[in-house]
Amino acid sequence: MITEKTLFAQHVEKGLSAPSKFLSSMYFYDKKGEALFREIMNLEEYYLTNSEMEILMFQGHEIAQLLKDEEVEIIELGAGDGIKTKELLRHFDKKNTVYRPIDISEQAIIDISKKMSEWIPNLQVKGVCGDYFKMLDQLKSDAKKVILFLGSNLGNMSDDQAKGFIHQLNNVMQKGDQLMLGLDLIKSKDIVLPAYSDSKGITAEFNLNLLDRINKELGGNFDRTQFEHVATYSEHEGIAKSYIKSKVDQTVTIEENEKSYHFKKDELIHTEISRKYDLDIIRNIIEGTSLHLDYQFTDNKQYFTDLVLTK
Ligand code: AVJ
Repeated sequence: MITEKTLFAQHVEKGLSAPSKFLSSMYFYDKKGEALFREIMNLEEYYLTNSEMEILMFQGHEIAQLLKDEEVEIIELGAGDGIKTKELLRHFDKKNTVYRPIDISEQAIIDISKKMSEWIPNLQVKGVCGDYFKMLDQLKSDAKKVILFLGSNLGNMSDDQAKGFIHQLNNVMQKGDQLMLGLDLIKSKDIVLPAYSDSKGITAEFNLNLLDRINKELGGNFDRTQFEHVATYSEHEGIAKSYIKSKVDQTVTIEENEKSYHFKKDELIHTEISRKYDLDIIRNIIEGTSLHLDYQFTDNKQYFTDLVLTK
């Protein structure tokens, strides 16, 4: 049987043996990583959360009118803390609305289900734990479905991966179902870069936590003080990138892989992309699906957008 640990070990082997080293941001989110991401969302510099919150607080009512139906199932992928989602859900009729958060983390589902039920009494909350597409496939029902994918979570994927992802969503959707996508917009470097290299160093902690995780779960001996967080952003490309940089020439051993990995001074391990979007990029991603971009909402500063797509 292939365990989570084996998959992680294989990924690390592949990433650290490559000519340009990489590790996937997918592995940021252990318990510590989830806590650090919650801290990031509270940072002034991490404008994404506040911008989307502004959209949902002031336009949530209007958005809800576009999504409502006699019966509606609102399925949220990677629900997070639910604070933003609450601002949308409160405008729905409790009796004929079901809220289904989906997440791979069971604890995340328990937490959000409890909180949402407290925030919005009488709302039907039915959390599901598991892989997005497996779960979506099992959720085929007569009720109209609205899939929420907020917080620019799509941004961690390359455009090709995002295309594949949206196509898969399109495949499980039925005519009339809707997708609400929250995406960060392309803007100048002086705004984007601080969001990924904050002054308190929380994002650095978040990135370097990946090394701690390898130490803990795979018996690595990374010395954290010998590495540092690096973030870049190109406005032309519209992509923020995070790296872990080796400060010195060094060798690290990972017991689980029975192998050592060498790092040159200033060598980079690429760990994350955070894509920023404009209409052309969005159109390219949804091209070839039967999804239609119906509505676009933005915050006052036009930093962020929430899109409503209908099949
Ligand atoms: C959760 C993917 C939206 O890319 O902005 C925050 C993760 N990485 N700071 C993002 C993240 C560094 C975040 N997303």
